[in-house]
Amino acid sequence: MTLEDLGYYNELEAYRKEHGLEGYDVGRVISEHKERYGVRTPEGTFDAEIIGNLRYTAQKREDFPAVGDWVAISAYDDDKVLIHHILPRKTMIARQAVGKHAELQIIATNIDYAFIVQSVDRDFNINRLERYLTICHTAKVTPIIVLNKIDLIEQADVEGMIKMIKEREKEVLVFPISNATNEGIDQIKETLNPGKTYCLLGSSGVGKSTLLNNLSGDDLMKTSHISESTQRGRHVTTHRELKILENGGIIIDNPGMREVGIADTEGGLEVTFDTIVELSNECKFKDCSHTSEIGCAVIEAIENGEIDEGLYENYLKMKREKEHYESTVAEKRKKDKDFGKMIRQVLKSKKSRKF
Ligand SMILES: Nc1nc2c(ncn2[C@@H]2O[C@H](COP(=O)(O)OP(=O)(O)OP(=O)(O)O)[C@@H](O)[C@H]2O)c(=O)[nH]1
Ligand SMILES: [Mg+2]
Ligand SMILES: [Zn+2]
Repeated sequence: MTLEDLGYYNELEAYRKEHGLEGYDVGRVISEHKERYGVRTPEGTFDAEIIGNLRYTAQKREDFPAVGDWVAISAYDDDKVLIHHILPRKTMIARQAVGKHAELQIIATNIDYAFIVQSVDRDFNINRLERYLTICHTAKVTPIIVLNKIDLIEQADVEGMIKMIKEREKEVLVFPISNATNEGIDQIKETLNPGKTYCLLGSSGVGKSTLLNNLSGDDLMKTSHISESTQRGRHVTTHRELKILENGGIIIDNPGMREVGIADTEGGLEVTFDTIVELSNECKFKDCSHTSEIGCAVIEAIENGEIDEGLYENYLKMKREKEHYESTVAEKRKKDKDFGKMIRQVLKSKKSRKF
């Protein structure tokens, strides 16, 4: 196995040279568990910890390694290494966690494509799909929609779902598949490129790990046997994990997500809802809120049936969420800045008092 099989690419090598990191080995973070990491190199898999300096200077989640990262390492024991440096991330998929300690969660880094998996028997939800699409577009990762478990419903219903998706999201690839009958699995295999990194996103129980096992032809991941009576599984995959497929392609499996909060400051929303954004350029008023204005191109398009009303409602809902997130980020930055200013003032007055 070479570094390229693990997804290594030229820009990283150039960075390594420019930043004097040639004295270190390079590896890829394949698992993470409470500040301990699994790092894969062409030589094997190693237990890793970060060096003290990295830990003390780390200020936020992004400063710590995440699954998918390329890291500069040095060996300190037979199967142990130290992480000295995180190489720049090509992409980072993150979501806004909800609740009290709502901080940004890194789902995976250095991803090229994301499989957004829903199971057609009970999980299909177009609004949620659009949330995942926005997360991908924000991260500049190409999304691919996978509708799994098509063995469980009528084909006509599957076609209805695909039609609904195509009406709202024209650009995205959709793969209807079944891990039970293997329908559609070959098509997915054909899209996998060697050296490219994919990640699996979706709710718990939709069959992400089963798909990964199926693609690899090996039981790499543990999967559930949810009870037929309740159909309510517990989370089976509890940690993110990166796997390398023998016939090329690298896949990161994720635990199922309950909530998909939008942490978009990069315009991912505008890509997902590009039809609405384009239309809004034609509104009579520049500051049109697309709710009641005369000459609103968006309202007109809904009335003509040119765009789906559900699409529009989901857009408004997510836009509010994005605005809320952006204002919290701005507020936090201001607080940090004020705090920094105060510290500097204290230090300055200390100095002038000449201790
Ligand atoms: N009928 C049917 N069942 C499937 C299919 N794919 C997966 N399953 C079943 O769905 C259940 C959940 O599959 P998992 O692969 O563990 O789901 P997951 O998305 O990895 O779940 P988490 O790890 O909890 O996020 C298992 O019992 C699988 O056997 C399919 O195509 N058809
Ligand atoms: Mg799983
Ligand atoms: Zn308008």
